[in-house]
Amino acid sequence: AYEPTKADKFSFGLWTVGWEGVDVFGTAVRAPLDPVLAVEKLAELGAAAVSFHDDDLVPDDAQRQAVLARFGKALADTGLVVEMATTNLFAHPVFKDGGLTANDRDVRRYALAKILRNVDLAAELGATTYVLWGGREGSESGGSKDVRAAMDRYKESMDLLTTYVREQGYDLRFALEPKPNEPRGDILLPTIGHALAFINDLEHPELVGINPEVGHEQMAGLNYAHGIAQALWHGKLFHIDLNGQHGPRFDQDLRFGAGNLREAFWTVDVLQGAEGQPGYDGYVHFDYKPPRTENLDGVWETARGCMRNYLILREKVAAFRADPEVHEALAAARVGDLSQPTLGAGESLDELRKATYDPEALAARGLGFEKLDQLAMDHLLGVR
Ligand code: XYL
Repeated sequence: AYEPTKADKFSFGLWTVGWEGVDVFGTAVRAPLDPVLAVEKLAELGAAAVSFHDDDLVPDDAQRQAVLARFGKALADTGLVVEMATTNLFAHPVFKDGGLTANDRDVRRYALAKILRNVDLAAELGATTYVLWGGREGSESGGSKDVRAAMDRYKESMDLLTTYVREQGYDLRFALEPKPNEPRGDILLPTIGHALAFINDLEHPELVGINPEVGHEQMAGLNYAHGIAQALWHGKLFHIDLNGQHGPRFDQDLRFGAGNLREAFWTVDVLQGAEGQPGYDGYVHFDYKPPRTENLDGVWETARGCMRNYLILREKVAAFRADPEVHEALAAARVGDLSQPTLGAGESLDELRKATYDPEALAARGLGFEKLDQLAMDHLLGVR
């Protein structure tokens, strides 16, 4: 049981299983991973797709044609697809002050050129989502960044990119990835909410959505399940990055299910959707870092673990939603009532104001949320 198949649409970034373990305090603990080996092994484990940063796949431009040919063959041999691609605008020192919002105009132009080149490759490989994580867009100090000018430049780039994609006729949508901090002291578009608001001011908002990552929202002390539910409400959940995190601290990038397990349960619940509440139908994409303690065998265990935890939680969520006692508890908690408009059909505000209310009696009503939550816990802990 819990063996993933391609129908589960699991996807991994090449940089996840390929992470060598370089961190702020230590050097690499694992050798570079050949993308072809990653594709073969992920296919064997049951994944359906991969994603990559330009530099993950083609670190050395001189090898470009040969690398792409080998990679293309691995995809064809395994049946894996490329569902998403993204640009590395954070590793090279040139991006120390950001890419699209760097103060240095030459850097901004270079960043845009780097994205455009990889957008072409993404389209060629059949990716339908292009993620933009602005990890270096931000500052460490107040006076160094004119945030309003930075927003102008961010918008300028997004407008140029969406116009380009339309002109080329690419079937590609952009997904902005919020993060509050790390590696910059403060990153622009720090949360789901900031990114959603920004998208409204773009020239082609229909081509731009978000790619929220579990740990990034939790680093800001926010509830990921709530965040993606709101993104779905806006029609903006274009892509997801699942991983694990223990509350607000540095970016832990644990495998999915590790860290805040309860929130992982509610995350899967939102993604699966319910009657009248469509969930997320894109690729279930993992963006995590196998801890430095692991050798390559351990890396594959973490990839297996991400998918296994998703499948276990999917089963637990389905059992919770099908449980008659849960239905009773949901009714007692008036959860379904929230879907009823507050003003009655044909009713006027005047009628609403003149209706009789008994606040004391209303206040005395219990909601039974704790009973409902304990049922969820019982399912999650495997005793129901
Ligand atoms: C790092 C980020 C990136 C993006 C893509 O925290 O998650 O890996 O997903 O650039």
